[in-house]
Amino acid sequence: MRAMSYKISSLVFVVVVLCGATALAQYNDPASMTAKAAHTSITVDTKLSEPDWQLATPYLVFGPNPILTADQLSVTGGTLIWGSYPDTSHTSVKFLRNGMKLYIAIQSDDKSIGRFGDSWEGDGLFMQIKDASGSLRELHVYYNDDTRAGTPRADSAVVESGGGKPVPLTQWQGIGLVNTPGTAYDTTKVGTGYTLELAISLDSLGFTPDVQSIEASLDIFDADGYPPGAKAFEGPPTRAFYKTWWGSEWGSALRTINLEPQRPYDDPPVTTAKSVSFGGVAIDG
Ligand SMILES: [Ca+2]
Ligand SMILES: [Ca+2]
Repeated sequence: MRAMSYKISSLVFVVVVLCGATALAQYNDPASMTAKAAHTSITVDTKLSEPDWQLATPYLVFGPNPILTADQLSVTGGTLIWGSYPDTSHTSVKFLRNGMKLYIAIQSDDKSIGRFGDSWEGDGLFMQIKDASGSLRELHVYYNDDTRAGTPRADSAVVESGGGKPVPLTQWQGIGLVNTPGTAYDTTKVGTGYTLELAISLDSLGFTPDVQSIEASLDIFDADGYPPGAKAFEGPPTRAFYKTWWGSEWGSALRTINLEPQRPYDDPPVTTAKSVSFGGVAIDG
């Protein structure tokens, strides 16, 4: 009997460890990320051609079960709101700072870009950021306007502020575009992902130039398979809505974005060539 109970407890231990390992593998949930100081100016245009974006590592990967590398960290958690989410997509989120601007670059391989039926939620970013007075401010860059279907504006994300204390659109910029030759709000075609680029003025949130970090919570929504006019919680199994977040779903928990100091050129007036004994250095190319 004792042997049996030992086996059962061992089995429970193994299951608990495996489940824990699975959870750890799925969600790194870093407490903080660093927005590196950009060396050049960043243009908010969804073209992530600025070399600094290549150096903005490590970065976050949203979506369930991402394939991770040393430079890619998964987020805090997520939930399946509707459907079975057969078409998993992943979204990278990078941070940079330049002076008093926080820049965010978001790239998704989403193959069905659009809205969660008749809900206000759509593919893209829902973000809460704490201002210098401690108030949560909210901004969105997402595809939640399926009345744009078939129009020249269909490939652009909706850019808006929200919440009780919105960030006025004069204090931040956001642009979202479907990656060419993709499409949005069109379930008859396979999408090719989207790119978002944002700049948030930290001074407009009350911060001073010595600010070293800010707190925020980011959600990436992924609704798939909803044609214009569809209801959110109805339809075939191809319709799904999954969201993942770093921090929390609605801002009840935040994470930290450290702002790397904007380093000026060192420009030392004097530098020293250290001496070596004769013959110590071979001049041989
Ligand atoms: Ca750019
Ligand atoms: Ca989607």
